[in-house]
Amino acid sequence: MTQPILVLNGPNLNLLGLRQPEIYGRETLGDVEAALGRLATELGVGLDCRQSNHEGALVDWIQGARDAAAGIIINPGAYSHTSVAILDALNAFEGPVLEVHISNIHKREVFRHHSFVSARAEGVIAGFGTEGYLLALRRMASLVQS
Ligand code: CA2
Repeated sequence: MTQPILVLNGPNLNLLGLRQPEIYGRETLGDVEAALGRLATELGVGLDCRQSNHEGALVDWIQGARDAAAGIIINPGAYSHTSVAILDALNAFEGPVLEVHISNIHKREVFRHHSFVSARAEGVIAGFGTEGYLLALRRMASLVQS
């Protein structure tokens, strides 16, 4: 087995399933991570799921992934639209990066239309609900296994 795939979730995504179900659905982050774990087993890849409300913690984990993860799937939450620090950290990571947004950020407020992370990501999924994480994991597995 290759190195694990790191799945990072940014600020407020710990509230998934608990608030605003009309935008983010009814699944909790625990539900999403459990489904990712089952799919990872099926696909034969390792998984390391983490969430933080703190930009620096996300940067530290991305830096730590440089010799510990085969690829990164990230939903940076609101930091997508603000964080050059997360983009810089991702630029120092050599493996594939996939960006996930639960909602379709392009259908929402204008300030959500730009993501700094998209400039680094091999692919972006937005508006597929929490299923987007599973789609991203399938794609990441094929990227790291090929
Ligand atoms: O659609 C996405 O996945 C977002 O990354 C979610 C972020 C938002 O700032 C981005 O523009 C798009 C917000 C995450 C907040 O998650 C919550 C979940 C449930 C209840 C409240 C917040």
